[in-house]
Amino acid sequence: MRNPSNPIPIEGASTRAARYRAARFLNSVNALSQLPPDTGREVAFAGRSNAGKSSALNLLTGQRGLARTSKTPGRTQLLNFFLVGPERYLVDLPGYGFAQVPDAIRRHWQALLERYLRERQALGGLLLLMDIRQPLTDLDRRLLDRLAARGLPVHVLLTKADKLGRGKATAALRQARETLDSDFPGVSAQLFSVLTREGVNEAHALLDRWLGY
Ligand SMILES: Nc1nc2c(ncn2[C@@H]2O[C@H](COP(=O)(O)OP(=O)(O)OP(=O)(O)O)[C@@H](O)[C@H]2O)c(=O)[nH]1
Ligand SMILES: [Mg+2]
Repeated sequence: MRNPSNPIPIEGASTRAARYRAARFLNSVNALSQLPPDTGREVAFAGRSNAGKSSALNLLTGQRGLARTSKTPGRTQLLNFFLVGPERYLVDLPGYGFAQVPDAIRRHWQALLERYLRERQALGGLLLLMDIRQPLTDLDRRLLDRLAARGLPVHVLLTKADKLGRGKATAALRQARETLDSDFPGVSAQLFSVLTREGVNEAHALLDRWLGY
């Protein structure tokens, strides 16, 4: 029997999962003019190329092919918007740190991303994905500096946690949290893996909060 001092949650994990399973591709944005009206709420997935942004989005929406993933870095080349509910979006961003993109294209993305991250009012929070084996690179730190200047909530997913054993993954999380506490106070972190599905409930709860559900 349920402990009466531990009330039934208003919304369970399965209701939440169903919400994200309903996500649909909306559009790909290559210019600020193509952005949906800046009146809703959205959460963006950012991070280095190949960190696992698109894979995480697919796992969180329970849809394998929703966002395109690839072993080759640089797969996501536009800001891809996914509609979760009325004026509620998830946004898959192009990764940074991938040298093989022609200069002119890279400059275009950078300018687009910078303005999006600086100006977008609908942006309720940013999930910053980092491969657990290479967290907090210089480029990640540069992004964190800019987001801190804007006061945007940030949560780190340490991806591919399955690549390390349990003990090493836990140690990596502890280390990342210590570094974040000292250098980027307020930025939280968790383990994540598309293979083991570790971290899905925690990430869903955060998405709900940032999207205002
Ligand atoms: N083992 C393991 N592999 C993963 C995980 N997440 C992603 N990958 C793999 O990492 C590679 C890159 O994943 P993507 O999701 O395409 O990465 P991305 O960050 O969207 O990359 P860009 O779009 O190029 O910026 C793919 O081969 C994925 O299968 C994970 O949790 N565990
Ligand atoms: Mg991608």
